[in-house]
Formats: sequence, C-alpha cells, structure tokens
Amino acid sequence: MSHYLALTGGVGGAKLALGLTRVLPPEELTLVVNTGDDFEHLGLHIAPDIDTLTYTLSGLANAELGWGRGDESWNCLDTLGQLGGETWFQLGDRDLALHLRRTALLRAGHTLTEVTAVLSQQLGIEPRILPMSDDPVRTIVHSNQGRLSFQHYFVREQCKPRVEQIEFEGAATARPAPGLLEAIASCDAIIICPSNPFLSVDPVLSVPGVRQALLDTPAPVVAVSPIVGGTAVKGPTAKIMHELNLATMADEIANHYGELIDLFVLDELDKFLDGQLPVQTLVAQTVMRTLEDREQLARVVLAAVGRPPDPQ
Ligand code: FO1
Repeated sequence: MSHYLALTGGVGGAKLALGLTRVLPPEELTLVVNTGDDFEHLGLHIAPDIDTLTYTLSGLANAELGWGRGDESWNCLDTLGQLGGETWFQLGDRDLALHLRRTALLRAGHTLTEVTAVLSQQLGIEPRILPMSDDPVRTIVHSNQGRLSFQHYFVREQCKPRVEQIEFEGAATARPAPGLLEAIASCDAIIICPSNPFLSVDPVLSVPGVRQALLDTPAPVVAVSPIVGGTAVKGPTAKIMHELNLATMADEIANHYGELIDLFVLDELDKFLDGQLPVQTLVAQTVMRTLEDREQLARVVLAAVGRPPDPQ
C-alpha cells in the first residue's frame, strides 16, 4: 500500500494538508506537524499548529482566521480579563476545552503523539497526525526586541520585531516522534507543505535524525513554495526573509531547502523561474482559495511524485 508523508506548520500548510486528505485514502497519509510553536499558557499546553490542522481537517476551523474554531464564544477570556489575566492570546470557550483535555492527558503521563491520536479520533479525523517529537522543541526568535518565545513574537508583538536569528530550543535532545524516521524511510513520497520554512518547517528539520532521514530516503521529497510573486501568501515569511538578508523570492526558498528536496513547486506567477533552479521545478496554481484549489494542488503534487491519478 502506498504511503505519503506531509510536513506542515499552521494555516498555510494545513490548506494543502486538507487537499491531500480529500484525495488520498486516510490510511495512505501521515501528517507530520511542527510543535515549535507550542507553549504553556494559563497553565495549559497549547499546540497551535496541531490544533490548526485538527480544526481544519475536522471542518471546525475559523475560516477567515485559519486558526481556532469557527463556532466560538469568548466568555472565559472576557472573564479572565476582568480578573486581570492575560488575554493577548485569544482562546475561545470551545478551544479551551481541547487545551484542558490535552493538558490533563499529558499530565496523566500520555505522550503528545498519544494525546494527538485521541483528540483526532474524537474529532473524526482519520489520517494520522504525528507531532514532530514528543519532546519539547521551542522556536525562539532573537530580535531587536530581545529573545522572544514564538507566540510572544508572532501574536503578542504581531511579528513586528526584526528577526536576527531563529533558535529551536530543545532540538538537540529531542527524539523524533515514534515511527517518524521509519515512515520517512519507507513512504512513497514526502510533501513539504507551503508553511513558513524558517518558523514552521525548520523546527521539524531540526529534530535529530529527520534531516538525514530525508536525505537518505529513496522517496522523492517535494516542497511547495510559500512565496508567490515575491511575497508570502500568508504570515511573516517575506518579512523574515528580508530581515535575514534573503531576497523574498521563491528561488530563495528552494535554496533554503537545498539538497533536501527533489522537486520544487512554483506558482504560475513565478513560472519565469521554471527550469532555472538547481532543483527540478514544477509550475502549478499554489494559491489555494477554494476547497477545489486545495484538492487540485494535492492532485498535481501527488502526480508529480508518481502516484497514478485516482479513477474519477
Ligand atoms: N494567532 C493570532 O494571531 N492571534 C491569536 O490570538 C491566536 C490565538 C490562537 C489560539 C489557539 C491556536 O491554536 C492558535 C492561535 N493563533 C493566534 C494562531 C497561532 O499563533 C499561529 O497559527 C501559529 O502558532 C503559527 O502558525
């Protein structure tokens, strides 16, 4: 049986992940998720990229924001504010229930992989969602405003600080999630979804053994550019590239992944780069506005890595 791995971060990557779940049988897909954005907040373990993916695949996501749930109320947060608590990180009433459940299961000794499997199952999600590691890896942004945890940079400071260096605290001693390295070695292809390479994909690659497994696997590794026409489709990717003295162009993304990837998917806006890069390129519509866009990009990527098209 075929098997495909998709590496994803938050909102942008989750769009292609959704497309893949609509095209592949669930047992043929594993979604490997960044946990570098995780943090302890209000005494709860928050795992934003896992939650964004979970809500997206279960149809519960807030469609315009991409994160959190659509069917939300804010009584707890409002009351928390009245009690002098922190409200900069918007946690809705229903979203809080997921964090309460996750935190209780973790405190009972279950791993993040086990907890994610339980929550996915409760929400009717069939493809496996695998955290990159069960050990803590935390994306730290060294900026002109000092050392910031990821959510402080991304949400509290709204990505305004100038990024000088990005660190993945804990990566050196983190172990890949159970089965991850084996899945990379034995799958039919690995798809790097169009998440922020610097903030969302690099943490996954920082887990010891993952980068080498991607280099060693006979499976093709394909990355979809998150940069289209010189700017990011979503989030601070272009701003960070500028601050890291990189040209905010799709070819810089291909350079960043380097020898890890066998194929780089460019948006039609960047087709002038097709065939001009050291890595094989493919031009497709990578901007996903509709569900059909998500499914179509998934089909294009899977066809490019050799999966025969499904009988329509
Ligand atoms: N992003 C924001 O910009 N503001 C928020 O208040 C916010 C709350 C939040 C709550 C739960 C959750 O799972 C995600 C949330 N996000 C929020 C998004 C999150 O910061 C980012 O999606 C990822 O960490 C980066 O991809």
